Amino acid sequence: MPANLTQQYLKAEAEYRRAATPEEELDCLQVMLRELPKHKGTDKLQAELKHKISKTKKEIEQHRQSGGKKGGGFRLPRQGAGRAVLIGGPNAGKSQLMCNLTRATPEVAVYPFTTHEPVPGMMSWEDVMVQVVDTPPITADVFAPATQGLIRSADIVLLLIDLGSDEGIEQVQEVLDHIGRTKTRLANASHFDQAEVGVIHTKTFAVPNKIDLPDAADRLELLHAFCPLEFEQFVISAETGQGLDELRLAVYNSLDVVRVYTKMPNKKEADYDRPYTIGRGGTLREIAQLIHKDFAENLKFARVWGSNIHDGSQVKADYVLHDKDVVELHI
Ligand SMILES: Nc1nc2c(ncn2[C@@H]2O[C@H](COP(=O)(O)OP(=O)(O)O)[C@@H](O)[C@H]2O)c(=O)[nH]1
Ligand SMILES: [Mg+2]
Repeated sequence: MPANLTQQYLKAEAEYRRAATPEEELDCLQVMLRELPKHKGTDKLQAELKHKISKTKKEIEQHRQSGGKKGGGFRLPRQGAGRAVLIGGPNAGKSQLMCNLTRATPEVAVYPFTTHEPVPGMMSWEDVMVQVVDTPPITADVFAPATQGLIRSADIVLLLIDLGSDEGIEQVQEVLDHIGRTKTRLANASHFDQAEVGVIHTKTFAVPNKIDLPDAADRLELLHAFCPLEFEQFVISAETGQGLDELRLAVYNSLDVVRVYTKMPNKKEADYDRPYTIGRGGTLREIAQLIHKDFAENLKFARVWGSNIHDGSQVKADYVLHDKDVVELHI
């Protein structure tokens, strides 16, 4: 593992996962290459970054030539505080869970392969919105490139397991085997693989579903015995809603964000309708950037109200914000 990756490198790497456009990807890759310590241990990673940079440049060029119409693969714009991606074998209950977590209405059906395209929706947790994406089933034969891209870009993957059928365990094994043959990995924490170039690990929860059915508890025991998973587990019924409150909370917590409300200098009350969200440890500068890039450039100071600070204190751009802080920006 190449030691001493800088904060800037790690930040660019995190942003790369979240990039919505090839242009954003290119920016991140260039920062990563610049920040990567150059020595023998990082030769492979350097080569990989250079290869990705030239590939991304080509993608941007092709996109321009086609007049911005076609080009590149499937890209779903990110929305909300983060992205959760639902995956699993056929009939595991992905679409049912999607219906229950969001207002989206993917088709739920007793026959497999009803979902052909990824379907996005928004889940709310308190006053935060999180993007949830339903995907086509993964089997021994089928693993759509679009699904793989979504897993790599996800903040959290929910691996649905069917406790309603004796084939459920076999199906999840097939899902894991198939993903294992690609450069994408399901893991306990998200990170880039430092040993195997190009491999991305994405944080995953195991979500055994249909616990409302009579034989489900027995099948859950079989799952633990024959296919032990290293992931944190949430047992649910997507149909009855059992376990979904815990799952929503865990999804929100896995994003590791803080909420910040803004207040106009001439107003008494903050705007509590919709918070801005930034990664925990993020600064005032990031909030200013989210609002407008001119704000970030011209920011003089801000007043902050919150649990960790004397109300109305004046702070600078590098101030680290806490959950539910209210900020009043002065430019
Ligand atoms: N009993 C029960 N049935 C469920 C549950 N979740 C999904 N189902 C049923 O399982 C079938 C497949 O669900 P669906 O969401 O379409 O699966 P997908 O292929 O993973 O999207 C449908 O008949 C659903 O009604 C659950 O929690 N309990
Ligand atoms: Mg479906």
